[in-house]
Amino acid sequence: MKMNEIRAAFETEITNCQDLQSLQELKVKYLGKSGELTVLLKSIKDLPAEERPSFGAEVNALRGVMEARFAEKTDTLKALDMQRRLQEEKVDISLTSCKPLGASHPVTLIENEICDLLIAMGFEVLTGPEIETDYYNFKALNIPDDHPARDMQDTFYITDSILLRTQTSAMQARLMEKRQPPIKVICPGKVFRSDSDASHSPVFHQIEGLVVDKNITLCDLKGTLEYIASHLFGENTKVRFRPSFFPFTEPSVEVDVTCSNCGGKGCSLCKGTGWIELLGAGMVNPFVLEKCGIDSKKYNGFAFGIGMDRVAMIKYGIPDIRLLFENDQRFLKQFGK
Ligand code: 2U9
Repeated sequence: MKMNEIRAAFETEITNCQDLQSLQELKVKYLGKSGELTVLLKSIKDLPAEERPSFGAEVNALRGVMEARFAEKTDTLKALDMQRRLQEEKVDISLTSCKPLGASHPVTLIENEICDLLIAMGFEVLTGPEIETDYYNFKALNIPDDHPARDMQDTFYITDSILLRTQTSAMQARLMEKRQPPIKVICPGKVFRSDSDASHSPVFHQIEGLVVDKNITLCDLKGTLEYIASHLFGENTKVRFRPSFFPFTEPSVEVDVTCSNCGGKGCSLCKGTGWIELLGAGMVNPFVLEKCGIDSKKYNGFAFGIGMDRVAMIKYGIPDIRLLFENDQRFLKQFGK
């Protein structure tokens, strides 16, 4: 091809070129090793010597024009490609309003309510491992080797001495080993027991409180629990203590509150008694204090344990604990924000 024909053919082809891939192919066709322009330049040897310089200069000028056109066309096609991608990959961010909002789990609502209240009373929050040693889960809490709670039927053992914690108390025992009183902590968290029916789940949620200082009395315990109960179930809620037994507290009590449904008159929720069993508590057994390195002649304390799933069931009228763990959206979305 002669130079003018090459120039005209190139101009038509580059004008009609629609994408970067074809543009690259076009570049090889005209400027590549065996491209039209290279072949043309090689033909210089067939010309008379006096024509060679002007011919060479003309071919190089055309190469310059072609390179400029390629650069310009590359920019144009890249811009078009970007425009096309922006159009195709457009994300409609206004769609978020169509997505359903999540809701806090009822146990989370109870946990937040109790924690907020106790933090305001000066308690600190302590959390720790769900896998515990036999020592901190049982021995440090004065639970003897032959106690029924240690049975394989009640506790999930990982090895002979490592288990899924059955109560959060291990955390308080670890803390007392490290720190001297005054101690005022709450430990919320998951605990595990081998039990399953409408009111027992193999995993459930506890919050335990521990206060250790000088001259702590059962009255301090009662006042604290009355405060919690009135916030959870209403101002006029009354609290009563019934004697009980736990290895880690002495004396120990089971704590009832007046039924939030009938106000104490008697209804189906409280089985006609007017009272609902809510939690366990007591004065920390001096043996536990000593075992954790605290002088029981100088200090004493109270402790309580609340099953938060049970509180949620009472407060929201949930008839079966298993509903809390099935993740049924129809159930969960009833509990608001
Ligand atoms: C230390 C010493 C004592 C925590 C306590 C209870 C009584 C109790 C149950 C309530 C319902 C467990 O979730 S539940 O099944 N808890 O009855 N817990 S006193 O006493 C402690 C804790 C830590 C160092």
